[in-house]
Amino acid sequence: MSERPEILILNGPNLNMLGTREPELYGAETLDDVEAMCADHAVTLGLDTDFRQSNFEGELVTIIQQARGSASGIIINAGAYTHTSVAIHDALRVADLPVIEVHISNIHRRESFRHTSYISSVAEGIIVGLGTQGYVLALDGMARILDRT
Ligand code: CA2
Repeated sequence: MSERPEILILNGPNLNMLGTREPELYGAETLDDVEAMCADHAVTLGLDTDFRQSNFEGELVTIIQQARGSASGIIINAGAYTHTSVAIHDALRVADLPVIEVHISNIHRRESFRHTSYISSVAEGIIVGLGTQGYVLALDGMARILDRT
């Protein structure tokens, strides 16, 4: 078993479609590419990653609940549930782990319904609009947070 702290990187609905459509918004990389990029970068920080995606709100809640026993931090792009899900907000609050919220696009430059996030108030930090590189930056941020604690 690895000695490295594990970071749950959790992706919400439709993010499995990355790289197939709307490259002007979300870039050309697939979610598999993002997973590989995160795994490679995590090693350089002495971290492990558990990279997951689900289109189902309840499954995302269950994965967050399970992370409490196994992960040292959570990086989350909750997709559209960002803007609607009290259940994911509650699960993150109860998990009692450092959370970093990531969005590939700049949600504040888009439709007004994307300007509200139910995740931000439980997050240590937020990275928006920097493309899939935001996930790597979130890992850097998480490494710093974990070193401080
Ligand atoms: O910018 C982000 O990362 C978002 O979380 C992406 C969500 C969107 O609902 C949020 O407002 C902002 C949507 C993910 C959909 O991803 C697709 C990628 C390619 C093709 C179709 C959907």
